[in-house]
Amino acid sequence: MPITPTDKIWFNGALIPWDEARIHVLTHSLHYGMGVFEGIRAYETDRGPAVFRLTEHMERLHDSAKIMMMQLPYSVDELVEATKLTVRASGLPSCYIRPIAFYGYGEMGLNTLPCSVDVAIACWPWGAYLGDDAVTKGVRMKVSSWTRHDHNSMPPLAKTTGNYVNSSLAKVEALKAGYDEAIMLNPLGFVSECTGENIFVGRGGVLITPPTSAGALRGITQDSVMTIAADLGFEVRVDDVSRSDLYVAEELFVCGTAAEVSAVNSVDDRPIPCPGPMTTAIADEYARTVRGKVDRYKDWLEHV
Ligand code: PPE
Repeated sequence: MPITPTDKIWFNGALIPWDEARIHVLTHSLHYGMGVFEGIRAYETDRGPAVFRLTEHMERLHDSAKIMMMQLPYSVDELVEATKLTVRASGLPSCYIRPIAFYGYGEMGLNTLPCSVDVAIACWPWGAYLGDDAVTKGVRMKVSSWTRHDHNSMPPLAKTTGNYVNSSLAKVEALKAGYDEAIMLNPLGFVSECTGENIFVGRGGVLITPPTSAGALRGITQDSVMTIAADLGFEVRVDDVSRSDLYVAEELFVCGTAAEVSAVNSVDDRPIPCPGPMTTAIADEYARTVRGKVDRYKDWLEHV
């Protein structure tokens, strides 16, 4: 999806003009894929733009860095403040925010320990990730021929740039085959997640989402959805999901910061009723929550 530039990018401690946020071709992470990043959204509220669960995103960035043995030069609080600064400087009422920490220029070779770490935070307007109709008409899913990472080959709990090679292979395969998005199975054959979203399967009024042990990212939207669903009176379980569970689902949705809550209308050409009643209720409540319209979740909003 094309990027719409804004004025400034926060880069290693200061806001600089968008066009000047450049790096060298010998930047270490470009060669070896070891950067850590986040995807965050700010929404327009009655009290101006608010970033949804910003601190938790920055905590996850720190967790990703810890897994990678990368020393982040900024604390969670400093990154939270830098994000607010970046969003304020953009003047945008709502936006997508992309913090990234990566090994910079100066070292080559696989030992990352001597590498310097660069940190950037950019934001820009970003619309519906899986298309404008995703909530109402739903998306067509394909179970990928690519297997999701095993915990001992690539750590799926770290939001590492390199992990997304696997996601992009699956995404392009799905698009080329005429689908909208791919569902990834783990090496044991259980469902883990999608290329950039977590997944929920609904059956008999119960929602099931795969555990992190299945290779899913610990999704912040997934966590929000579990809370919202429980508060709406739906039973939610974290449990293994098989490929057949997908096919006989009574409703199915995926969720993530970029995708928000998007309904699924078929998996491998098996139609799924769409949008299901739980999906509709949760998507609606999530959309109101992120815009500060639901009192009980106001603590999730961090105003800039
Ligand atoms: N799994 C994966 C693999 C993933 O990339 C995301 C977010 C999620 C689950 C959901 O996590 P959360 O955003 O905390 O609910 N994907 C981000 C990047 C998408 C991209 O194309 O880049 C996002 O949604 O911002």
